[in-house]
Amino acid sequence: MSLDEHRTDFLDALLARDSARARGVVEAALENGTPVPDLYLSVLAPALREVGHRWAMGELNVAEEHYATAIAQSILDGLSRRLPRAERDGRLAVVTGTPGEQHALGARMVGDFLEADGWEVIQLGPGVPAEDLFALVEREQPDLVALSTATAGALDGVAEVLGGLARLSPRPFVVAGGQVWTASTRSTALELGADHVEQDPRQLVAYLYERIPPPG
Ligand code: B12
Repeated sequence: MSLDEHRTDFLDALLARDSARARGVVEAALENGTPVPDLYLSVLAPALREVGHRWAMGELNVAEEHYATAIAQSILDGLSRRLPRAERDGRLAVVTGTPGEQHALGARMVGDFLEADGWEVIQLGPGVPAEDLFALVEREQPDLVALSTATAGALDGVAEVLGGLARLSPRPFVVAGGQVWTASTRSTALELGADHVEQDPRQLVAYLYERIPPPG
């Protein structure tokens, strides 16, 4: 079965409110040899995007969207444990949503990809106040801060956090990602102080391997 078929089956199961079937689709895909990262990026993420689209079109209500997200999140928890992980290589990342952002799964996926590539990851989830993030970054001095933003309404939080991180010394490398950054908006993230804008967690780890190589 192709990834497209797995994605369609997974989405159908979410929409049918059938968590056992959704889990079964993922298990079958794993048994077929589908790599865990492909399940993250080509099955779970696009299925949720479609759920969001149907919600925006008025075809699903908030309860149905929440249910689909909750199933996907619990499946992601299980998949995360099956992601092949490299030995920690000494690089430290902080991964979080920007202030005001409630969407959690994108940042979670980014953290998992970094860990799989050898990074130690401080995964903060969404909703950390900017001041507390700055204090953590000053204390831990991570090599990287990866920020996730999905909603246009959260842009004030983006400006606050990028501005504050830029004033820290030493200043960490800052990557902005998430759905809000499109071809036409990515320049805003760079103007506000991000060092790099990326959407694809797989591309991010490849880029960082060159930009911030493991020490030694
Ligand atoms: C689930 C969901 C919610 C849940 C989130 C629960 C949770 N615990 O995460 C809840 C109910 C809280 C929610 C709330 C809202 N939501 Co909502 N939500 C979604 C939905 C359906 C799925 C999000 C998701 O998890 N996707 C799967 C993840 C894996 O995808 P992702 O976040 O895009 O991440 C991928 C990439 O973007 C990337 N990435 C993400 N971050 C980063 C960071 C870095 C550094 C890198 C490299 C990559 C990267 O990697 C991921 C893998 O590919 C989306 C639909 C969609 N299009 O995604 C809408 C969506 C994001 N929500 C939307 C909206 C409008 C809202 C609300 C404003 C609704 C409201 N009126 O209250 C609020 C906003 C709350 C807030 N302030 O943040 C809109 C955003 C539109 C916009 N651009 O502004 C969307 C697109 C729905 C739509 N079609 O309109 N939502």
